[in-house]
Amino acid sequence: MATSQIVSPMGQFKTLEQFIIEQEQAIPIAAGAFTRLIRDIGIAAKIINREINKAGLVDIIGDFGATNVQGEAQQKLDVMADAEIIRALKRGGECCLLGSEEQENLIPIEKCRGLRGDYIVLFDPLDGSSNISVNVSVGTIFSIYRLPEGVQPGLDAVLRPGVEQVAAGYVIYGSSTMFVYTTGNGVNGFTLDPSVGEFLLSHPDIKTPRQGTIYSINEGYYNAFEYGLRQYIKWIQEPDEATGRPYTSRYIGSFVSDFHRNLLKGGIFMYPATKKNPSGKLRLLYEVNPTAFIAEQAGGLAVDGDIRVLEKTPTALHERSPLFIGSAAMVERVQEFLHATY
Ligand code: P6P
Repeated sequence: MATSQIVSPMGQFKTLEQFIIEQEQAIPIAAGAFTRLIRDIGIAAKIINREINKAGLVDIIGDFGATNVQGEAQQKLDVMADAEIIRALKRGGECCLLGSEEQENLIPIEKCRGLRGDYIVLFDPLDGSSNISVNVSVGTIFSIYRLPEGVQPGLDAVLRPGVEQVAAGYVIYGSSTMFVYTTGNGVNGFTLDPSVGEFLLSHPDIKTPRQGTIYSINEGYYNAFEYGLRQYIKWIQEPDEATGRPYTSRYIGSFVSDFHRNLLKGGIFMYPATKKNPSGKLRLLYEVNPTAFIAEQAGGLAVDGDIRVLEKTPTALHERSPLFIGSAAMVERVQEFLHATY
């Protein structure tokens, strides 16, 4: 049989590693370290995916009996995911510092054989984990910085605006497992083929529609929203054929799932300040900034109600931020309602 007739089981797909190597060739200074770093995150994601998929079969679902720095009951899979990512990144040797939602303090990586990489990874190991026991999709979110020249690996190296990220991404553990990331040159999505254990390029150059008709917000807090936001929600719900209103409400309560659907279909996700969470609920460093980087790279916007979230300078590792993220026209519109005079 001619080689041209041999069809690889991978078909015409490109693996995540092949894609990154191609991308790095376009950036001559990258010496392969970034490829290895993304590979390390991908390895942890595959292990987490395996554990999540079998969670219903073994006693791994449910509370771990401890609480994390956020005071949230730690789900066993939370702890497993956190440990797997830390293990993979420590073993990979490309990082000097880690920050996790599940860890109160930063995790410095000691030099190994006198070597240590200069990447910093901040992550939420398993966002939406409270949904695990009811089999709702959950996700891992990560943000990557480089250690600045002459700066020691510590808090000063991570309390930097999101515009300084060199990469960001998320893994969504859903009906299929997808790895979506950006390095500032667009957004690409890879779907895990469990039969070969590879993430395959399935969503090249993701662009989010400028206008969508999906809005995601926990309307249970409606009475706690500021007036302008309540007016925006009322506006969304007014029938108007020309603008596709009323929009459709879709809120899973698992940020990565809501964000991913809106990224692909168009829409806006909103987690504003509420009485219960006066600075919003989502964490700036490892939930808001990475998804904002992705949203902007896909043509969308991400604001805190006042400014572009990527321009905010954090003051604490677990700082929270209000978030309005998604289709550009929808984010612009809600900003108009938030800044109107009533
Ligand atoms: P609420 C999950 O706990 C999470 O952090 C996000 O994944 C999700 O979007 C949000 O909280 C849901 O919060 O207050 O609407 O239940």
